[in-house]
Amino acid sequence: MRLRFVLGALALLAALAPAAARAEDGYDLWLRYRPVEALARPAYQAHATELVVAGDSPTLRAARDELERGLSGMLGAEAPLAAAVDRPGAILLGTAAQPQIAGLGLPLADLGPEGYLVRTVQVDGRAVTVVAANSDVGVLYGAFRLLRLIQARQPLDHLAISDRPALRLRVLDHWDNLDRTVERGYAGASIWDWWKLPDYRDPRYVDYARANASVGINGAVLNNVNAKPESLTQPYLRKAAAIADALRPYGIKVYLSVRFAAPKEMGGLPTADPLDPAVRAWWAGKADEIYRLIPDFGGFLVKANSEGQPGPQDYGRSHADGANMLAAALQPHGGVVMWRAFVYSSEQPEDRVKQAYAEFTPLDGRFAPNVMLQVKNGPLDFQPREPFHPLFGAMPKTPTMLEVQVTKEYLGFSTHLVYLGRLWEEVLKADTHRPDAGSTVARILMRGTGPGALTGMAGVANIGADRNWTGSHFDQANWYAFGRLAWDPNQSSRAIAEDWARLTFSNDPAFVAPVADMMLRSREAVVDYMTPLGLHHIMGEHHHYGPGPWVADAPRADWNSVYYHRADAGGIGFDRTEDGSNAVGQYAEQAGAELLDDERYLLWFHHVPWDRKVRSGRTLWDELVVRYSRGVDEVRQMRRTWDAMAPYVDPARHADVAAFLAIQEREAQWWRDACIAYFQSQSKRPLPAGYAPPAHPLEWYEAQKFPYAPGG
Ligand code: GCW
Repeated sequence: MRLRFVLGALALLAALAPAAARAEDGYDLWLRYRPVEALARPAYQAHATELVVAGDSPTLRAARDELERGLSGMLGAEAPLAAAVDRPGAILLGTAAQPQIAGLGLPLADLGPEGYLVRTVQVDGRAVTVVAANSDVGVLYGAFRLLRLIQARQPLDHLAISDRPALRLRVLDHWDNLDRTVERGYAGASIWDWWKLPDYRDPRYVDYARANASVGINGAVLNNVNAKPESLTQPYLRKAAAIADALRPYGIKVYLSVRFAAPKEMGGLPTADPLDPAVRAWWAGKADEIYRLIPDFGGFLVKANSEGQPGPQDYGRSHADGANMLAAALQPHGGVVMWRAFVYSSEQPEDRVKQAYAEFTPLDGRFAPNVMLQVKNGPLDFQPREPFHPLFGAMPKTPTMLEVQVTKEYLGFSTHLVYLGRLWEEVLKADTHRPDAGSTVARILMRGTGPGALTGMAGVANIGADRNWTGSHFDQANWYAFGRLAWDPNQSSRAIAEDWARLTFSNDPAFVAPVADMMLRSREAVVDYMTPLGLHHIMGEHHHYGPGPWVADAPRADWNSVYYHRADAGGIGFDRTEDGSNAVGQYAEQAGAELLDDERYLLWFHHVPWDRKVRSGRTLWDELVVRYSRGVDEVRQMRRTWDAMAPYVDPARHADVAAFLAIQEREAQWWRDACIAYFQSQSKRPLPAGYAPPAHPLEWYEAQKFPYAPGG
């Protein structure tokens, strides 16, 4: 189907639109499609004189709409058509099912169901940019790729791009509650307007889907893992179905978190025992009901026997018994179970970071093929830095997916600029030294349990109803980077940061280089001002906002900061060597040896005397103070960098970021001062020369209260 001559029609539209540039508020994310500079524009226009979409479907229409939107935004206004007319070039989209594409004989076989080609081919002496794939959603991904090339000012001549996702499930986990609060959410209310659904479908759902598809995200778990049974009732399933309808054209499947006790709490059964036939029948019936409403429903995410959630262990059954029961209910429909490995029990006196490995490794090989184990990046809980989770590579017969946290529960909420691509890259590149499984975490994820196996990555979403979606402009980068890394876990986080900065703000190299640099350094900065040298879990209680190394009265030992840092007159750090909890014994021998020797994890694995010399030649105590101070200095430097970027950024977004960086500097100083005040009360040592004492006495820091901190 020949659609129309794009530029002609779009130039007309542009002429009708008011000339004034729209103010930037962040809503457009990295899909801003602002006009290409006048000098560069004709070259792009020459490639886009005609848009031809072979075939028709909701997904192909989405691809066409996106191209029209993007091309008109970037190339349409005041288009000098002369150049285009001299050298007419078309864009052709479609799948191999269409004769126009099949006739080109393109190598589509290796692209799989979601990959695509973007190629320059000659047709009747004319240069045509072809976006081709085996499926409509592959075409959509290719369309976004083509737009990205223009957005980032890459040349369109002689294109020979071929890409396919390395992981099958690329999923956002929304910790969104049915009352629209968001657990650990810092971007306003939930985007899911449950109350008005299904009749009212907020147009935002489509923009959410566009953003996700542009980076290849293909799944959304709609509700919190701390799940309410009501989400499985008919009215709420109908609401979920309405969301699924909005997301479907963009290749995004909907999943639900389920509460393990639902058969009891809403089904009227006396038990939720996974081996009880009535319970199994209840879940099978529930799955049938869901698939009647959502034929392509993705499956269930489950948090069981963790932090008070019900689970199979309540009935003396194992995680495998529980997961396999749900898997059996979903299996006839092609659904999957994502069973979380984030478990730790209140009865266990064992080092908390050891519990998931201890509970799950004996179950390797006992999970149904449509079960995936979803494992957080580290063995504790999304801290600024943790060693990789010892479960990676340790369960070679179990499909294992990585869970990362895109929302910044422990990293300064949405007001701190911290680029998480760096953190995730560190985990993905970590070498588990389990060569049979793939060795690096990225390769373990990609390989799965063998050909055709389930593979995946999940990110706890940072998205809310705030106008800029993520609460801050720079947190959009974390959503973006999650999608890009889930598509290809081997990508460099720097390249992703550069792409994002170009698309979101400016292509000017004088902007891209320093801003990408700042993003890359921001991760180490937050480690330094919060938890240097392997410290962890020393934040404020419950809300997790700000420092709280003094927390010692939580009801469970392993909810207290003192449990983790163990600072006393003799030294600081958690001994996880053979002489201590031996958590290091859960890693392959070589990996364990490397971790023990790595200063980044010093206090994660060792209890170290205050006067012990570290690599810098300083004592541990002095080094702690130096690192805390260095983190604050880095944030000051980030502010200077950003101030100098004013010429490249619209005033509104520039001012927002500058204001947040000022908050970040103040809070980095607070973290430094509070932690130094507390640890000095243990170490009883003076600060090294030239380092300022904390602004307040320790009691002042301890007295701070934040009853209305968000995300709780
Ligand atoms: O880190 C903890 C969070 C909880 C969260 C839990 C989990 C959804 O503080 O808010 O609950 O992790 O991952 O299940």
